[in-house]
Amino acid sequence: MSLNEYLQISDEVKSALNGGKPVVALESTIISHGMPYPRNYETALLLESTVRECNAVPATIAVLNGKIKVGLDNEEIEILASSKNIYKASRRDLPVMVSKKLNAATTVAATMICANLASLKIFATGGIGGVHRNARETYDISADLTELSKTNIAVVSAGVKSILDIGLTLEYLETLGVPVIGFNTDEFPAFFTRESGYKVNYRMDSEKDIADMIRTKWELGLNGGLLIANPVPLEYSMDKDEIQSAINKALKKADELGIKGKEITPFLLSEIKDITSGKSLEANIKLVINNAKLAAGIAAYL
Ligand code: PSU
Ligand code: MN
Repeated sequence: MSLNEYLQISDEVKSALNGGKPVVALESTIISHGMPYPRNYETALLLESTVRECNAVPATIAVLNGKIKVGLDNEEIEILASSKNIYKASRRDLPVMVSKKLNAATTVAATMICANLASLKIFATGGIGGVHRNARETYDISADLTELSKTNIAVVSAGVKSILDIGLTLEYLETLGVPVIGFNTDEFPAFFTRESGYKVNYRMDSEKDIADMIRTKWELGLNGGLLIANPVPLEYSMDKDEIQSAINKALKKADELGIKGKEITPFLLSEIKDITSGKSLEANIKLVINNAKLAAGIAAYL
């Protein structure tokens, strides 16, 4: 089978690509496994409308009935938001999802792969996966990191959550040759908060500078992605101690229940939401919207 039989690009995305209009890829694991229904559905639509308001075209990505879909309609987003039997697909899962004609939400890694198949350049999400705190024993290091080392997509995120070991995640990104750029910040953000105690490699304050650097990387033949770290807006950032205590409680519970592998991130997100009485979810939504805006801004110069 040819690639075109696996890949379905929506008409809106196709005509944007043909017309040279900026396109922003969006992931779907955040919809199916990152937020509860119906806030996940509302957020997915809000992300798409935000990208459109910023004069770019959104391309939400998922696998439906084994087709890699780049650009979804609202009905398809509703399925991803409300169905209970949606797989979480990273790089290793994609061939199974496609050949067995399954429904799957794509992680950052899988979304990068699919976006690249459709020739997209930039992707907005909330937080990427990384090196887990106990990785010395568990070897749990997200495939998002290795994907960033090889697939030519720029990823805008609000950093990583401190459910992960942020320091080790940044070390690993360095080993893999992935540039980490802070937008308007010297410090790498920790998702719910603007500070993590770790610096970014480079700070850039303009969307055009970031786009120039992305283009330069690829023109130099330096394949692989980049991580653009965009801190949560100040008015939505959470109290550091409150979120840290929630994360610690959630990690302890996961450990007691023996949750691991691909289940751990969705479990922790849902626990943290409950412990903070939903406050973490509100911050999560606001920061993803903020990332979609920045991605659309950079896309205009790419
Ligand atoms: N981190 C978050 N929110 C998320 C995810 C990570 O703060 O929704 C999702 C993303 O889709 C990411 C995936 O790609 O979890 C990473 O999963 P794993 O650690 O199993 O690779
Ligand atoms: Mn993992």
